[in-house]
Amino acid sequence: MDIISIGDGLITFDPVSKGPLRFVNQFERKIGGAELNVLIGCARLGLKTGWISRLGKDEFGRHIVNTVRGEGIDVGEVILEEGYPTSLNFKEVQESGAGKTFYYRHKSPTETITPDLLPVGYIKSSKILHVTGVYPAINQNNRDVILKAIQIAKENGVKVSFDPNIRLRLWTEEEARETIISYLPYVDYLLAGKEELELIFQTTKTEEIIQELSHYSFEKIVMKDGENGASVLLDGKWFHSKAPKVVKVVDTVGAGDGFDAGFLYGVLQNWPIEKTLEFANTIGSMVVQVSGDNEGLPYLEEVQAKLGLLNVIER
Ligand code: KDG
Repeated sequence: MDIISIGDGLITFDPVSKGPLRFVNQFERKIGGAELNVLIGCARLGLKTGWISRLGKDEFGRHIVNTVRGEGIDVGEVILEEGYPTSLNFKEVQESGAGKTFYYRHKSPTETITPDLLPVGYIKSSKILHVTGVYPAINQNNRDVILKAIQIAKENGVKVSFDPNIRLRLWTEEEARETIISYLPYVDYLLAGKEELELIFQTTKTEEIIQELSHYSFEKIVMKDGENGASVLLDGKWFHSKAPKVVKVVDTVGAGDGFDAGFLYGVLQNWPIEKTLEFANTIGSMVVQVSGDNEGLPYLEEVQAKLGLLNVIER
């Protein structure tokens, strides 16, 4: 395996019209989940991916697992649990394309994975374990699961990639900060939003954030800044890449996950950091042009075409 992840999968109800959710009458049933979006992105780029998850043993759970399998992601570690509803979320999309999410994920099927049930051999078999702050935000059990998983990865030379993906509708700032800080010693690739770093370290001053980050042994630190692009701190030096200009932003949800997929792809190819950043930013910019959390994630040839490396007709 190139990349595996532990995550929740949701049925995402995407609004057909923009504006406040209370006035939206029609939705399209799609799927979402931060970790899952990254795996879908990686699979479309041609990487070997696997997902550790639990879904409800219901129609929605079956739909998600079938879709994920169809994307070419290994679902050998996905179980549909009797008596648990598959998680749901309803999205609100504003005119600007920015989104808000309303979750229905209590009695989460993910709580049936306990730290002692983690598939150690599966984790060891992967080059990268990608985890995010969404799964641990669901409950304390999940916090313990992710801590155990990254400890297993670290002990076995598996690289740990972590995107804080802080969702304050799921946990408090204090819970997020405390949990994330406990994970940082195990992280190799930190893929964080600028505002997330500010929240974790409680300062808006970049020098202070860098000082805090220097206490850990990250191999790569990425600071994502949406439409402004992203920067990487590598061996004490910052590399910045602007995001490509997007004429019409349709839906920003999932852009960060697309970036992560592109970044991890570049890392696995041993590309120079500038090329990796450009590739990742390009994917992020493609995701925002399509409605849905993962529908805009491109196949490898589509990114290459976007970057002018291939002569194919754009979709
Ligand atoms: O990063 C996008 C995800 O957040 C979205 O697909 C679903 O909100 C979601 C979650 O909790 O994973």
